[in-house]
Amino acid sequence: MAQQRKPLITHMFTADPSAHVFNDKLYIYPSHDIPHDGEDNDNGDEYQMEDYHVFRMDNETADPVDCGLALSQYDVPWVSTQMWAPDVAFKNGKYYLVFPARDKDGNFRLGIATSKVPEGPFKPEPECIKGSFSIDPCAFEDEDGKVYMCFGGLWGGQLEKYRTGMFDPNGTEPAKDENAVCPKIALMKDNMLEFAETPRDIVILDENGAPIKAGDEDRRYFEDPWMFKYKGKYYFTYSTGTTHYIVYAVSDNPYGPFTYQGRILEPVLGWTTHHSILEYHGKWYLFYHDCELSNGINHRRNVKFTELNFDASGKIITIFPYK
Ligand code: FUB
Repeated sequence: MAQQRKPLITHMFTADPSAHVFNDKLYIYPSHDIPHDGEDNDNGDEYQMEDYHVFRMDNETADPVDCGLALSQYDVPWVSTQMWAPDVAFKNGKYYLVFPARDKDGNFRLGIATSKVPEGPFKPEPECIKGSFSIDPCAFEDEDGKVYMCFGGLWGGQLEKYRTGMFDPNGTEPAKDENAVCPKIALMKDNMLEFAETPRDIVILDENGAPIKAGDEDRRYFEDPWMFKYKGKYYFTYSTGTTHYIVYAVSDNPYGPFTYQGRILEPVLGWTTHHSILEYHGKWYLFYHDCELSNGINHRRNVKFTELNFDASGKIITIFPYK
């Protein structure tokens, strides 16, 4: 029986879990880490994933079932390598897997693959999403049925190389006293294959209404966006990367600006931290990963989950992963 805060999947290394409820079951869409002996670097070269498997939990206590190979990089014409953190959306009677990977020029793009069933296998589109870049897509569906793609990640994810609006191979992060690099959001067309608009900045403000600065590494955006709605408010949640927190900011509008609120998850074992949040059978859950199975090898991660709670004012109660 699946136990909270224990590695959920033990026969392969898994990370970056995007969890969703379809047909009253929990589905997990993780990255599939491949063990190797290469070294870590700031370019993320150690994350050498080649495919996706989808996992189904028949309820919150059931063991996850590996539904098999859902998509391989060798079946996607535009991909060269590194299939990183995916997400999925259900629309038009289909499941749309959205995933980042490096194209043939070595630049990260976002791609789409479709299936009639949540577990796949997924059939890839021949081209990536036009105008897409960077990593970590989160397909947020609002109550009116509109789907917004949030995305972006620094360093290996190349987000800082798009500060001018164009790709600059020499692009760097701003100085510490400048505004932090913003994650991106774009409304999707109804066909779910194209952006309906040029991606916009998601601005995150501090308690004084000023944009968070690049040097504020405890609070500035690094990667891993996840958006959800709770009691009429939009919660934009993300990883701070270098300081290893999962944090959140709140807004009345999916485009923001969002105001920083606090921490959701304190650091886990391993460099990366990545998550998703959802409601299931009346409770809220955080899906995340750490490196427990590999005793801390950064690219050999395992998915976990735990309950997440709000206080009466809508604040998320911080989770300490090992307490
Ligand atoms: O899994 C590869 C990368 O590591 C993801 O895209 C990031 O969010 C981090 O978890």
